[in-house]
Amino acid sequence: MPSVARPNIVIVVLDDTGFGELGCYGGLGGRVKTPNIDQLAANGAFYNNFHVNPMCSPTRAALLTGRNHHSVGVGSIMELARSSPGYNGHIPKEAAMLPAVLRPEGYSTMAIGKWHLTPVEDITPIGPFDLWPLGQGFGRFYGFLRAEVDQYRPELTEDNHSVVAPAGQAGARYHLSEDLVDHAITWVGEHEAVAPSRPFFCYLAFGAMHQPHQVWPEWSDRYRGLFADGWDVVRQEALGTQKTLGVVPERTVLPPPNPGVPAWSDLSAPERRLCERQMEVYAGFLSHTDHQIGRLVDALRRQEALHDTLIMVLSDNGATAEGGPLGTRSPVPAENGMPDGTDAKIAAISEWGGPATSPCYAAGWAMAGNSPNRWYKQFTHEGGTRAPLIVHWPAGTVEPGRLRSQFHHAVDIMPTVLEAAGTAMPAEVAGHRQRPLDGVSFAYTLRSAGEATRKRVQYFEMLGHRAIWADGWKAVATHWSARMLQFVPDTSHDLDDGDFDADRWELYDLEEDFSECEDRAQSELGKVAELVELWWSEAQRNQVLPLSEQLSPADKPEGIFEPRAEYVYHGVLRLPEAASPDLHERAHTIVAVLDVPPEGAKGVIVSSGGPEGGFVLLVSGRRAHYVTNLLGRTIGVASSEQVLSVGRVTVRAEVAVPVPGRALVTLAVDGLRGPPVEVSGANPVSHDVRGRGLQIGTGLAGVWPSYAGPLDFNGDIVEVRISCHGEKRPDAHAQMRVAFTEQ
Ligand SMILES: [Ca+2]
Repeated sequence: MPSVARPNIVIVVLDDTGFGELGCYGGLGGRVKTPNIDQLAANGAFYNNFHVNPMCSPTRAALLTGRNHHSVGVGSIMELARSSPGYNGHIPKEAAMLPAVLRPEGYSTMAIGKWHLTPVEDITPIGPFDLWPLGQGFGRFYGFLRAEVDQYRPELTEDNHSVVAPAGQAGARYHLSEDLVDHAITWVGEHEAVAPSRPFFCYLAFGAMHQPHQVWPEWSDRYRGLFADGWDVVRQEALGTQKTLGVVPERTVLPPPNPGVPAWSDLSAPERRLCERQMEVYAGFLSHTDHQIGRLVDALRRQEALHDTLIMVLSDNGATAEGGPLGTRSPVPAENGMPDGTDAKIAAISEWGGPATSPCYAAGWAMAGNSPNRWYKQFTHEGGTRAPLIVHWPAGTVEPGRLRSQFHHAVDIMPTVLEAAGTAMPAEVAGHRQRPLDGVSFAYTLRSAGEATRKRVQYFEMLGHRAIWADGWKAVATHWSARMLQFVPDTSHDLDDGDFDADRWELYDLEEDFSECEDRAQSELGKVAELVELWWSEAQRNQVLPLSEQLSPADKPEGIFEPRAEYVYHGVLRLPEAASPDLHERAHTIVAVLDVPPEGAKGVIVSSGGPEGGFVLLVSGRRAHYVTNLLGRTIGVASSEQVLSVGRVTVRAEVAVPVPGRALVTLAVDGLRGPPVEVSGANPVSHDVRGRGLQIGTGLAGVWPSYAGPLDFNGDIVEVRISCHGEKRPDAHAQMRVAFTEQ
């Protein structure tokens, strides 16, 4: 390493961004503009053989601990945690995170944006907080704890408590990516104001480019018409641009289209227009994210910190096909078992990417985005695991602007940063004896662009898909479980649920065959056997076993929340899902004791969900209303006959579930009962995929679209008592559907 003072460290994690999407990686045939990231690459180093784990939490765990994901309990995403040690979601203190190592060295540490490394059952207002960012060594945190977030109306956490987003009302010009970078700039500025001779570590993980793909139309409209040729043409052109830029070897060939992706020419004209708009929105979202990164870089430059700041920009996994053949307007209908028809998607084109949609693009765009790699996020083929990485560090880089081709992995980032910081991994952190790091520093690639990789082996496993890389060779096996139907709905392939011996190993010489097009397994039987044996030994060593495709939510961990027959709340409360009673398809009674001010009651008493479904008990026009919203499609309203007086008032709502999908609501004000009213039920499984739960005295706009009053109750919520009647029997498959929509 050149002799420099300990550099500042900025790690920018993009979510679900494909290998071929950034401008400096070809930008889908030069269409997608990311000038700020491209500038970092031009003045730094960029990599075409960098790898990640093919889902969110596992890559973040490897990145921040320098240990393999299963070895720290993050073999899968937090929502799919189970009891076995490789998958329990509990990163042990013996695998201290990077900030916990940097802090004693004088670094200010801050995490901003997506976390996704806290078990979901620990996300309650009272923790436990050990596995939250501040419990893992960060000094400050501002962002969201779950897998995904609404960019316009995010659920946010600051340090260890939930906060309301500034100007987070629908219609205001708020966007989370802007807010996150505002925080990064402010916090870096505060650091420089107080202790400019000390370094800082800023971990900035955007919600972008995960679904929902949401950005203002002035960003998406720049791309109007640019994707009209469709994904089959765009991926051909993407490869051409990649060759011109030298991002892939000249001999690279494009694999056949992934199974399950419709040919663009087979789509109807309205379907093509729908899919075209999806990519315009996605590209606009990516350019908007790039613009925010540019603002942070400008701030560092203004503070004369850019030269001594090591910036890494990477994606946590490949582009996602979770949108299916024609994309999704929102994940909520599918997770409730009632996916949108094509007409509903087409009807939403004009508002695609705006606050009324939570969209994801079609699988064909993910295929193009991963060019020239096979498959997607979740898979251990290169489409899931090969990711862009840009490193910008003027003080530490020789030959800026040159591509680096050494194989490396997210697990190698922590040792790289420690080497750059001139710090050895300590034997003990905060009293905990440390496990050795699994990663191999790639700091040498900054000073020696052409040096051969120092990495020897890297295993992969995700949801039963497996791979191993060693000395340029890669063996990879797709596990054809029922999960594959998500990607290949009409598959004729035999499904091997639970039978991992039936998986067929493919073999690729990645040095010669960048895009895994020539399977050598038949001609190199000895090499396959050697690599498969190596996979099993790495799996044993890293707690990968027992293998599971995780199709059922077996032994779901219990948290601190106490499910009970009756819940009593006082005052305004915003509860996350893991701390809320489950009232889906369940009879319940709400008794609210209110103090109504002289001007009369207005606002929400109890609510759950928002415009995509839920229920609300509120007061409007001096009457109480219990309103159900089924996926934004059907609204049911039951209103009290009695008006609410001033002073102490009791509102009672009895909700029976005569048959699934219906609700029988009886409202009473101060003991005067009206007749029961039958309405349609709310969403049967989930109101909100982002972990928002029950809200007392407040709520989100849009559960009752025709209600225009204030959300916050204008009097006092003296007490809200919710009694649940009968057992809630969660549907195991529905729970898995929810977990998968959240990844
Ligand atoms: Ca991701």
